[in-house]
Amino acid sequence: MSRILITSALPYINGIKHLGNLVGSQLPADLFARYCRARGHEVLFLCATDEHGTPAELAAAKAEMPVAEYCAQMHRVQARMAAGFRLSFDHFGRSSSPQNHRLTQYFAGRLADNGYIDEVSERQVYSLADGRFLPDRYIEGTCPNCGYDKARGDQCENCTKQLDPTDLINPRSAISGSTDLEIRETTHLFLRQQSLKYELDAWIDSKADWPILTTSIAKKWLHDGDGLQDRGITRDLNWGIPVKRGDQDWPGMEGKVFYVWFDAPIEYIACAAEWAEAQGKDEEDWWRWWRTDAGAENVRYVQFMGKDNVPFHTLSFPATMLGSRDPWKLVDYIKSFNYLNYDGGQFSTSQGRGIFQDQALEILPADYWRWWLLSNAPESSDSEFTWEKFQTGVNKDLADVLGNFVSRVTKFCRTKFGEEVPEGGELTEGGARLVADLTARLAAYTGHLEAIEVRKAAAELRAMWVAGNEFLQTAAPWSTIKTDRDRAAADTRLALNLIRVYAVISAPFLPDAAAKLLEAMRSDETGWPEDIGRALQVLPPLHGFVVPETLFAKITDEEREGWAEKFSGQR
Ligand code: B3M
Ligand code: ZN
Repeated sequence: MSRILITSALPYINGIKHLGNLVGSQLPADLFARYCRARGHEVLFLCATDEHGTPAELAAAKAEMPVAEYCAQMHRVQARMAAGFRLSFDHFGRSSSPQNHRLTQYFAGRLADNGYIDEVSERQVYSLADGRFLPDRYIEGTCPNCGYDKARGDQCENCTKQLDPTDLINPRSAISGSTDLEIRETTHLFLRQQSLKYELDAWIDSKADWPILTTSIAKKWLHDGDGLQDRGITRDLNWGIPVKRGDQDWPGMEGKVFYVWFDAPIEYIACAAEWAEAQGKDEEDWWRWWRTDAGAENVRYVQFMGKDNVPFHTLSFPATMLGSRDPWKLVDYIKSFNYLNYDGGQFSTSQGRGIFQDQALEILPADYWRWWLLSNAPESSDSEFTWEKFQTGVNKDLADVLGNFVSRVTKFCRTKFGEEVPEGGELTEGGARLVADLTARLAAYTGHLEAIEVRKAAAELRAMWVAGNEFLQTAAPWSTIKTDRDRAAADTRLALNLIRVYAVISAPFLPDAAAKLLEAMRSDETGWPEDIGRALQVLPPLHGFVVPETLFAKITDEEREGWAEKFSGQR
């Protein structure tokens, strides 16, 4: 048994997230967390809302609400969505928590003490029409790197390059659209990332097992072009964590706040402190996850995120942690994802394009989405959601394969043997072949889950469902029962046991269906099967069960067409 710390990128507070956000971090993180728990590991799975910065302020202004109130409300909404998709966070925190305020100010103080902070008088874009500075997303324009015309002042969504507002070509205010802008002097704190470059480089080199997507993005921003730049970690904004040096005021920094990308990753740590407090635990209970001088040297820490978040997690956040010269636990493995596109374009929160979490749950239960999204996760390249693909995936995999197997076996048994596991007969030759096949497949499945190869894991799980159907088709207990009742009984017993095994191994993907199946099979035996042969004997002869309700309804063509129409425009 090991201890595994899992974090998912923190969703911005600025509204309900779309399915692309879900599959790019939270959902695969949940899959892995559920798998690790099923293997008996001690898991701490953390996520939180990312509440500062321009996305929060802009969204609150649009909703005509005070930003603190807006964040509190949206946190509740996002927590409800997370529960709806069965995301099994141990804690869903808030980056605006007092714990994160303290910790962020503490980190800034440590970095300053260690000489990693410069006070820089900087030229920032000031909007005369809006009467304010325009940091980050308050400004939009054309990316100097790729030419994308909706790049924001902090980063280009299209090519992932981190930007400064002054880098943008043809800049305009995101508040008023005004181009009446000028450059004004203002003082900010800069994190001296450049002086940590060699340390970061060596650290990334030590991670030979990282996915190529992660390493290539990290290396690109470390070495390409101008390489790693020192970055401003403060902003002229009202909403955020006030700039302090530990618990001391910072002369010259009055009225400024930390940059959202400085405090957001620190919330991964602060979230553990929030968790501990909510559970009535002590500081040592969360330090054992985060401090290598307090037990965290034995923790495996895995992060999940979309590719646009990789530079911040491989460079900026590690620079913050290393520069503190405290024994914080650094990430061991970063699983990053490409983008999920929607019907020929991008999902976009700002443009209201695609399917949003609340809408998805209104039309179908969580398992349908979890299965399709995970089995089509944008791992090696971008992937695309279309209503046709979604209909096909759900109908084939869930209804025709898994659902069909369960319904045929349980209904056949009820009719011929009654609602209990039949007795008599020995493992048949076909049954033995199934056991051998599933043994190999389960090993492959487990290997993919260990390696967090999401699509491969889904494909192997589907193959195990298919193997069950094929076994049933060949064994045909509905025919053999006419001449050899024992044989039919043995095959049916095996198939009923297989339903319980499916419930256990499918649970990380399909938690609700798994729970229904276990209930129908009247079993609470959820241990991960070590030996398939033995696992297929857990339900003994005469063990009672019930025929479950239809597990998955097929998506009809009318439904598909209706939804495609409904979700074609902007939200
Ligand atoms: N909120 C960006 C995003 O949601 C950002 C992630 C923060 S992780 C510390 O894509
Ligand atoms: Zn770009």
